[in-house]
Amino acid sequence: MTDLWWKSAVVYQIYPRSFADADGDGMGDLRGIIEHLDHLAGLGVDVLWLSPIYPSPQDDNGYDISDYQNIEPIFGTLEIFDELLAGAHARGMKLIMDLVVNHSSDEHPWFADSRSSASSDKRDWYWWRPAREGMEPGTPGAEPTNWGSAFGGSAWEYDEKTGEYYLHLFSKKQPDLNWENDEVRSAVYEMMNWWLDRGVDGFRMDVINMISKDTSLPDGRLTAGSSYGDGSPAYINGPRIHEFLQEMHAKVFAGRDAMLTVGEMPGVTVDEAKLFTDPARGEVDMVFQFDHVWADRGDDPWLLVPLQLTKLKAIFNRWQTGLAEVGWNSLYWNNHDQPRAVSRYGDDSPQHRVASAKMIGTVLHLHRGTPYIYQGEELGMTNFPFRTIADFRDIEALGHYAQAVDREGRTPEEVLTVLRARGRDNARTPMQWDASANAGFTTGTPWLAANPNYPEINAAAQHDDPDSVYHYYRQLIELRHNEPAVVEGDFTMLLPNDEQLYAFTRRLNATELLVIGNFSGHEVTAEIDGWSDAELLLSNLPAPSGLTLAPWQAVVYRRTV
Ligand code: TEU
Repeated sequence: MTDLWWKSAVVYQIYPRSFADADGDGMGDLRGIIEHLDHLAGLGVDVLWLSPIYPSPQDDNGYDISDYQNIEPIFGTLEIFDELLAGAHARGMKLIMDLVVNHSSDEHPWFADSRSSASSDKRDWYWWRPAREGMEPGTPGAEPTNWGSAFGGSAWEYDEKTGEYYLHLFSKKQPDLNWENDEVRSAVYEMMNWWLDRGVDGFRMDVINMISKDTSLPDGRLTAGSSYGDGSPAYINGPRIHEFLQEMHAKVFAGRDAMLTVGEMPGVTVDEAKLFTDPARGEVDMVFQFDHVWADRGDDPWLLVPLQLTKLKAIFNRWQTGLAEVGWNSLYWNNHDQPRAVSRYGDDSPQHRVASAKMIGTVLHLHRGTPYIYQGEELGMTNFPFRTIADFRDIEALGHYAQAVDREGRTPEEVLTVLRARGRDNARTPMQWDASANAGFTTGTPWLAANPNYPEINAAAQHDDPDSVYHYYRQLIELRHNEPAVVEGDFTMLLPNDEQLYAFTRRLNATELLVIGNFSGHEVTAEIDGWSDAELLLSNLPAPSGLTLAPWQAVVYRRTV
């Protein structure tokens, strides 16, 4: 297997909490994944990425880890994990874990030790600071910086016992680890090697571009209407980030083959991604950037801005051309933090849901890069019809609602409108396996209600339907595995100013592909010449007449030039 095997791979993300519950406690588990491995192998995916399954108080659904080298009992045991790993490998699939080392849980023994006393050996494993100069500790405004947490409130929590504050860019139960401390880095690398020695095939690295901070911890710019400053310039792509990632590569991945590393990097730019993903630099194989999933929000992440296709195309074009020569793109529409793709980029009405789910899948998978499928995307699962804030479970949604309604005076309905469209719980409702109770996800009471549309949208109904979204995604994956131009071809955007059609070509030597997606509910003709004799490789609807596409139609043509 070549070192760059992941260029022709397709990755499937499993959110274990919501994938399949084998023991009837209402929570997904590893045995449930084992029981559904054939669903994944049948799709043809090459890699499974598991969201965190380590012991955790579940404050942020497992992204708050209290033991990095074990399995959360809700999900199973290390023995069952080994069975899952063997089951994936036996089906030709690799398995990568979610590495969450920007922060631990506040219930991790490391933090318990660190907070026990100002003179603890592990005090410097986290970011502890006294109150702001001249301010009474524990009083509003005395926090060391004006930064806000991603989940609402200040990014600093006052600890009475030692009279200092600790930093948490996310929840107060997720204290940031201090990567300036060599001991922290060594402990992380030792843990990573332990998992790789167990047979794991790599890692998705959670907010890995936040681990290096500007140690002067400067205040952030105060944005209108916000209670806190934007500290991100001090911790996004910080001063030592490349040094840390190169050290991690040398200490963990060097000498191992067939590994996959993907760094989740909110705010990363194309130029920085070129550095992060240049194989010669030994950092990561690819990154998750956020420009496209931030395209339909303002500077305030909780603003709904109508999506402009031309803006989306410009973003993808920037990333495709930026990483054309050096580096590699990841390709995703959704994950456990984003709403359902067909509801956001397609049309989830009964009339157009199937066609538009296939169309957006075609457009994404025919780009240059490694596609990531999020559980349920291969079924065309949709956003959930949330009624009130009581329907939500996510700490981010609940934290935003509290801050916006209780402290910033917005109306509940105004905030709920945004949460219904963008809330992470949309992606976390139970996987819809069949038309039985709770979508066949559990025989118990699911931790989060199943989407009421599961009788119509479920895997069982699609496995035997050749026209299903599931089988269409299987064809997309097959095309990637069999047509070299999909993996290695160049990328040229067409019709950049068209607000309905997304069109581009991919060329490798004498083979050229034309991909067009109609992102509208209208019939549209693509003004593109020279393809009348081309072979129609794939379409989600009956072959069009010429290049006149039906609503939500996608086409892939191939010709020899
Ligand atoms: O998410 C990082 C991140 O940027 C999120 O704040 C995301 O952009 C936001 O939730 C979108 O609404 C990672 C994990 O994927 C997320 O699940 C965790 O909550 C977060 O880090 C902290 O570990």
